Amino acid sequence: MNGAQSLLETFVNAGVEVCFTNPGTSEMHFVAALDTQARMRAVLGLFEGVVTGAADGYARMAGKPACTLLHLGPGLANGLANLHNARRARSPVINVVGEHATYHRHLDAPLTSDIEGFAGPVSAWIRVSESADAVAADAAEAVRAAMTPPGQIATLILPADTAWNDASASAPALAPPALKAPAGDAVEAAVRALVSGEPCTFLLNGLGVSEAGLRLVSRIAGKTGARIMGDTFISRIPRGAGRVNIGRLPYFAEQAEEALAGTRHLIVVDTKAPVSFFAYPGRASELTPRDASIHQLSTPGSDALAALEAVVDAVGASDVPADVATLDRPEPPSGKLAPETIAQALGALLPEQAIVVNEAATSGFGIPAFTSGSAPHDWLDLTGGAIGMGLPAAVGAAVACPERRVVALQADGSAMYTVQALWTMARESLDVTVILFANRKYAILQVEFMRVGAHNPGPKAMSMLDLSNPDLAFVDLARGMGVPAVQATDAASFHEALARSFATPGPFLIEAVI
Ligand SMILES: Cc1ncc(C[n+]2csc(CCOP(=O)(O)OP(=O)(O)O)c2C)c(N)n1
Repeated sequence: MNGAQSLLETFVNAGVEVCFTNPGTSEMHFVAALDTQARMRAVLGLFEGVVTGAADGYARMAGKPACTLLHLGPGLANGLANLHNARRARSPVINVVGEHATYHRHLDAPLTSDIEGFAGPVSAWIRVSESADAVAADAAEAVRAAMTPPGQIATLILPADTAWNDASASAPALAPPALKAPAGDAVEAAVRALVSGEPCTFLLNGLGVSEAGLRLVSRIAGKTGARIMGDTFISRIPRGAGRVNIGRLPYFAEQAEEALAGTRHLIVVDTKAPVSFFAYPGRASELTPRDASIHQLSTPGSDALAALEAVVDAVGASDVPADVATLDRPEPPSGKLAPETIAQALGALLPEQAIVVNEAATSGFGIPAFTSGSAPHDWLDLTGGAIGMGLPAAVGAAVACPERRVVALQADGSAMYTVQALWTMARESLDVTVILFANRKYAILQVEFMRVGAHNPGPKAMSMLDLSNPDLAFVDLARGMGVPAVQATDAASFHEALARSFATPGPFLIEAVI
């Protein structure tokens, strides 16, 4: 076997079975090795942001990493924004980045670059394989690094000759470290706050918003009266009938401050005390009320469920039932097409075990309220604020869960960053329904323009926040990449198109003109 074959065999030994690729010349031996490894699925993305975003979506749903295959520094750099989002999602991802052959690197050929420099800010682990025989052990370590709780990005840089030279063997899988045990004093401090009679609020992410975590927190809340809130943006959260549905910390800082007002104890699980997304002139950046204490019950990478179980026992909530939602779907909508009527149709029709990928931006604010009583589903947010994650993450989620319908709630401006993901959906026959919110503007930036105090909008400034002239033709864009598509302009036709898509295998795009 050669180094590339030892790499792939090591990956599949460790349960890494999907590779999202966009290769170049330096990765050709990796590409060739794909045909020798039946257990590795290879999925082509036509831009590296699609590749890395797909790896993020896959990891969120599979709970294990896919690998990416990226072409030297520039290929990695093209994929960085979605690796940033993946890092914020705590998604396990393994990047395999091709590099010039070891003896070619010093020649400074045109594609030579500082790959480690590009990889550094998003990677918890970086390794350059220096020989074909080192590749297998490096690959096993890469998987372990990615699977280190709560989930990390590992980047393995593979000089071309380490892929094509002979290698002796693949490597066995390495067990990742376990979750850290909860800190006893953190549990005691949270319990003291919860039984103090003073207003407490849980702020949750990570394992705190797993199905088990939410049930534990709900029982504690039922016993103590504590409020429950999720972070504004969450990697993955179960929602709908049978689940504990929670509110989120609002995006806008003043609304977040209002939501937390009166809290005396903020109990933080797998996240940190809240800060506003941006600074605004004259406004606070830290959102915890001044007179509140912050209790860090669990940090990412530690066993939040054990910590919450200890709290359940200590406050005497063992017999308290979790407050779960009952099935209560909205009526089908009629009338005008708007984010609310779209949400109504979605809430009515959402299939059992659907995966909702939310990059709907301003159009998505109202959707959770219409889907909390829908069939049980999982919900994935844009975690790092770098737009262009939605369509790629939908690809990855669909690859991870072929038996489930993926619904991509997609704002038009954000869609255009990685719109090539539609082609991968068609090529892989993925069951993805894209609801494309065509408001033909960067609506959030029009709001932010005023909020940051940049008043007196002039025509040049406003045209930077507007997507018309010409209008993007999403039905044509989708069809041009092999995805069937229709345009909807009223609620009834949208509802009908959505029902049709849910009943038909394969991808479908509905351009919702709002
Ligand atoms: C990678 C990246 N580039 C630019 C931005 C700045 N940005 C934030 S929101 C936004 C536009 C969003 O418009 P759209 O997706 O159409 O949603 P809408 O606000 O209209 O609901 C932009 C450009 C960003 N967040 N990330």
